[in-house]
Amino acid sequence: FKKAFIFDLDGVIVDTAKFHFLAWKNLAESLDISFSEEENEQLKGVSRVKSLEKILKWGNKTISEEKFNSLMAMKNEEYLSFVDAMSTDDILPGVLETLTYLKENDYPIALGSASKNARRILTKVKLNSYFEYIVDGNEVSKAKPDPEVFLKGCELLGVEPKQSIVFEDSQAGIKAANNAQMTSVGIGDELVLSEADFNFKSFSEISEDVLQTLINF
Ligand code: B16
Ligand code: MG
Repeated sequence: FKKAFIFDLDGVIVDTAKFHFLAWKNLAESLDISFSEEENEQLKGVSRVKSLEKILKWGNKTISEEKFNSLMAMKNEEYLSFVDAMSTDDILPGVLETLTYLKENDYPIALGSASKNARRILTKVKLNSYFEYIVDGNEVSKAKPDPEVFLKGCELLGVEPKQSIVFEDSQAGIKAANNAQMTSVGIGDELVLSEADFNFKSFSEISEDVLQTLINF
């Protein structure tokens, strides 16, 4: 049987993780809450609402619903100012080669992202045409590590979770893939993503041979 591929977006296809980090850091600091790379790691793959809830909890702060909503809007505005400056140059190394190989060999490909900005980003980096389906933060109600986003992708692609290979840069995303018994591939720090079935620093390490290994796993 055929295998299918589901790609996370932020931190896997494009390095928008650094933009999220900058915007969350500015927001946290405006509330006098300290925010380091370590805290940021726990926000990767986590929805916008859940991320702000976590930051407030770390800082022991409670705010009104109105303030909550205005902070989320501010964060997204700052984030989008970075996104709108993106181009095809922002595609992470090796990603285009992998997508091209999979497409040429007729492997079904979907996007599985927690981001509500996923379509905007894909348009910026001109990668829309590689994805048969896009499942993003607008279509799911349960955040990673719940596997909803990936299960929806499988359903649309018409494949069983066990036939699917997920590329992820976040702990929450690797957990989500594992929870659904999908093959999980960590892109990034092996120590952070130690629960993944496979680990690579970036797509530059994922040759056609490696893809075959993942497919045959
Ligand atoms: P937005 P992914 C996730 O995207 C990011 O990793 C996470 O940091 C972000 O908070 C979340 O999307 C929501 O993004 O504010 O754009 O809706 O990694 O699942 O592609
Ligand atoms: Mg990600």
